[in-house]
Amino acid sequence: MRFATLAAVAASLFSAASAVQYNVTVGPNNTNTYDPSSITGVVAGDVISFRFVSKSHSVTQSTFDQPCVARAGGVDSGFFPVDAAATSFPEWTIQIENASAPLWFFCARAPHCTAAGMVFAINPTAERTFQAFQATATGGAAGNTGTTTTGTNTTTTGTDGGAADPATTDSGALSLSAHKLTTMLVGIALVAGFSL
Ligand SMILES: *[C@@H]1O[C@H](CO)[C@@H](O)[C@H](O)[C@H]1NC(C)=O
Ligand SMILES: *[C@@H]1O[C@H](CO)[C@@H](O)[C@H](O)[C@H]1NC(C)=O
Ligand SMILES: *[C@@H]1O[C@H](CO)[C@@H](O)[C@H](O)[C@H]1NC(C)=O
Ligand SMILES: *[C@@H]1O[C@H](CO)[C@@H](O)[C@H](O)[C@H]1NC(C)=O
Ligand SMILES: [Cu+2]
Repeated sequence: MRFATLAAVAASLFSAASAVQYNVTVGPNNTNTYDPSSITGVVAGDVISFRFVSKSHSVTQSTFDQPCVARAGGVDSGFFPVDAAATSFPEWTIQIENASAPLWFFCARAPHCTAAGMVFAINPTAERTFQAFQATATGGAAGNTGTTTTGTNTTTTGTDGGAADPATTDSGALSLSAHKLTTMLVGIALVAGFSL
């Protein structure tokens, strides 16, 4: 009954009353960008849905020091090719299990990260800013300018959505299908805390 298990995980992700769902567009207007490229105020239990709308991009976890290198044990959406004439778009969602440290991501389609600075950050800090992260990605070359969404601080208790099947926390990606009106939810991954 793997499907039932996955469905239960999905239900727990989206039914937590106080969890916030953030929405990020990947590749808007055929650009090599995430919109927004940075989100702050994310707390444990929140979910972030990435909608892939052009080309073939990914959302791949990295580190502040090596923006364009996949982090061992990190989450990775893999590539989502999108036809230029597409009218429905794949979505990939992560749930944040531990928001105590910033989380860093990039597009693994070379050279989007190094050339265009196609990077994404969750809860960057004053010491570790999105701008510094992106500048490292491009080796100092001009990248895109960031857009930030500030989340509400919902000091939630017990919304770790955490009914998380332990098997899902290590490698990251679960695949799951669920129809929505115009989009297809194709995967859910859980982001655990990393000490960086
Ligand atoms: C993200 O999209 C969902 C579904 O369309 C919506 O309910 C939610 O309010 C959006 N989140 C934000 C932060 O706008
Ligand atoms: C995409 O392009 C349209 C038309 O130029 C513009 O209005 C819109 O803001 C752009 N969206 C993004 C996310 O850049
Ligand atoms: C959220 O609110 C709590 C309680 O007021 C506070 O301790 C915490 O620092 C706040 N977090 C952010 C990101 O503002
Ligand atoms: C969250 O992650 C931090 C490191 O980023 C770690 O020190 C802490 O123990 C983690 N908390 C939980 C509840 O796992
Ligand atoms: Cu890309």
